[in-house]
Amino acid sequence: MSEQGKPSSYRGRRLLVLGVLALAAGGLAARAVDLQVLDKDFLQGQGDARFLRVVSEPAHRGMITDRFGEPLAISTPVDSVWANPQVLILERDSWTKLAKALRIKRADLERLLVARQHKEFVYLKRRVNPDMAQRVSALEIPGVAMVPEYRRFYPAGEVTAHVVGFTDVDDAGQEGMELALEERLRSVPGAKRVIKDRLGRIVESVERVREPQPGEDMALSIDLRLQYLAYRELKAAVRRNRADAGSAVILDVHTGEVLAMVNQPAYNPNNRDKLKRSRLRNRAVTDVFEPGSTIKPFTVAAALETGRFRPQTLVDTTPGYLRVGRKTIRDFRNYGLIDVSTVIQKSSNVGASKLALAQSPEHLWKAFASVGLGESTGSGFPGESGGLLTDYGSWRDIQRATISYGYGMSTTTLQLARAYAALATDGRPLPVSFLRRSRSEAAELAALYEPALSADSLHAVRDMMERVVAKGGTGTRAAVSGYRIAGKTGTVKKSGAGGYVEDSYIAVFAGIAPASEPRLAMVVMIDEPRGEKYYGGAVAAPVFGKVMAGALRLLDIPPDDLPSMPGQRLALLRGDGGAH
Ligand code: 59J
Repeated sequence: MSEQGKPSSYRGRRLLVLGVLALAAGGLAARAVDLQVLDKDFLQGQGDARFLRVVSEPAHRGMITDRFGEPLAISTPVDSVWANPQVLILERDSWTKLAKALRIKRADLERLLVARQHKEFVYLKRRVNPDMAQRVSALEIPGVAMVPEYRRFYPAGEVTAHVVGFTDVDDAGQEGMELALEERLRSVPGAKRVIKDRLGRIVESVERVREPQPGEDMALSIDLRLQYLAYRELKAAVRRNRADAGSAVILDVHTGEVLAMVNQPAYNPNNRDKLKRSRLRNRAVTDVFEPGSTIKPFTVAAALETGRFRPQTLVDTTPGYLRVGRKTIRDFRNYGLIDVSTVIQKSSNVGASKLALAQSPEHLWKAFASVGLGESTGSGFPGESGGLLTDYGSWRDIQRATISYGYGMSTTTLQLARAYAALATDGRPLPVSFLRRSRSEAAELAALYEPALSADSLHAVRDMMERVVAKGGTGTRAAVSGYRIAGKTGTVKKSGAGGYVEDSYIAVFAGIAPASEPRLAMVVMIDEPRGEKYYGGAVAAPVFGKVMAGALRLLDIPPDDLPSMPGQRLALLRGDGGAH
């Protein structure tokens, strides 16, 4: 290669570079003119089509679980289909296939679009399943888009329906704990700036304007295992006895926690189409009834408290009825001369009335009120009824007598369970809780109450109540092998407009277990059994026996009534000794 050609070839290259640069500059200038002048409208339109918007970003509602974290209400992300009517109204040709994909009538879609044609937003279908969302997206119809939302799902369905309740289409609590805990479960949606395309689809997220805040998860006091058990047995009993309705409640007597609460009829909270309002009621909390004979243990405890009666004190119930003013109080049959324990064991109305008439109205009233009768249980459950216990100032003899065996007053199933929990402990009625509560929290609350019934009186009454379940008692079918049960039956004539109705009853069993060291209180109430049997002992007691047998074992509560024979003890420990 020669060195002589250098200067001339440098000039040539310089000219070439300058030429290229000049061309490039010219090209850029031309492009600028092109963009800013000639193509301006086209580009402006394209830019507008990808617009910046602030959209809300949903956050999930808090989960509701049972006491061990089993989910009872959960929010799962789903899509809702919405439209910009101003855009979709122009896409007439797509309406039929859109309506088909959404499984709605084309005429309904058309009506909706026409009605909202000047608006920019309308929901076409909320909370669709992923399949449908996919199909609708694939159609790519201008003016139709998805927005993420959450759908509430209740894994235990009808088993926990009345306790958990449900939310409305906007995810706000409507019933039950969903309503009671609304403030804490509720989420606060976030906001983000996004770029959307012409079809309204989000192309790019630009920035978070506000963080989404999910709701708080809440653990209820409910033990789902006990809840299932109670639900199954109550449902079977309501069906078997052809009853109108029923309720059952299990409380932890040391904490006031609701471990199970079930009702019939129930409903499926995951599908509430065509639902009768009456099925929604948590009857155990909202409905009152005259508790009848299940109230007698409190009358007897109050009588013992006067110091004038002991369990062995004799009461003459002859001849099986008692005149009080112009009314007659009747027993099922003439029990004759019986002791106070037998008044409970046989459920003598005459005996209970005599014990009540031997105390002042104030004394009896205070005993009842001291276990929470006539007041709300403090559960905070929406629509709770406090029952009825009139002021003793208005009680004549006949009121004092009938109230002593549970008429002329009313309670809810939950309230009665709370009174039994008080009877099972030291006479202090803890406020009921649907949320988990520790024993120390419970002890602090208990200190706020002044018991009117002494530990001795309550203990003596519990002993009498064990005889209800023993041979010769009215509630033998509530027995649980391996455990001592204290309880009381009730067969209550229902009152109608013109007084007490023949052949219309409520069957009740209320009890506590294990009797030696009570842990659980349970009430079973069955409304209007229409089969051959209607007694509390025949209709409600068996439900108590089956559910309590399962509950005691599930909770690992040690048996307090092990047979003394080693062979039997072994059979029991192996689990071959079920209820009855
Ligand atoms: C009874 C009542 C109604 C209201 C009576 C039940 C009264 C009463 C007016 C007759 C059925 C019946 C204020 S009986 O619960 O005594 O559970 O196993 O409804 O007495 O004065 O044909 N229970 N029940 N009484 N009223 N007024 C008994 C008892 C009870 C049993 C049986 C049979 C009644 C042992 C109820 C049970 O303990």
